[in-house]
Amino acid sequence: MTVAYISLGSNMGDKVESLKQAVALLQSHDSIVVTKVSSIYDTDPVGYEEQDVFMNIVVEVETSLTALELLFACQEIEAELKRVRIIRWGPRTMDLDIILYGQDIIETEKLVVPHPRMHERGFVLVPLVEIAPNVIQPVKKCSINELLEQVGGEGVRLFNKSTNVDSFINGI
Ligand code: GSY
Repeated sequence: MTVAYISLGSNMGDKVESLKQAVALLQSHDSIVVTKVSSIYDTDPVGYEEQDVFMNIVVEVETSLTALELLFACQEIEAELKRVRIIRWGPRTMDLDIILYGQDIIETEKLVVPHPRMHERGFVLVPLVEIAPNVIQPVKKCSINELLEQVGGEGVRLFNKSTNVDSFINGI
């Protein structure tokens, strides 16, 4: 079993509902258990700025899938939620990015882990620090706490405090 972290972001349609559906789809996968879900954050768009604000969360999963199999599972969920992406860096219904896969360092054409821009993105680090403050980023060789201290959380605002996986998905 490997513990991995996945960043989820949406800035089209019913963003909260899309995030909940994406987490439910991860949870319903035979080889993935969602163990932690961060709070939801409203986040200013990074990259192409002329677009609606995003909602972002990070989830922790335990999985027997390889990193590449986990990527394919994430891509299937994106397809199921009918990801629409016309402009590079532009609006999307749902984006799932593998941030960390255990302490593995992977650099292939299809997948780079740790995510190559995670250390500069408040919308990844602020939710991630909630559920994994002391986890080490194996390329930077420092904790998520330390990475967030370097970047700050500008443009990232708490939307809704989450308690556990079931309450996140079912609102109970
Ligand atoms: O790579 C994720 C998609 N994305 C996001 C995002 O999820 N949140 C924010 N705030 N900005 C973003 N820019 C891109 S591209």
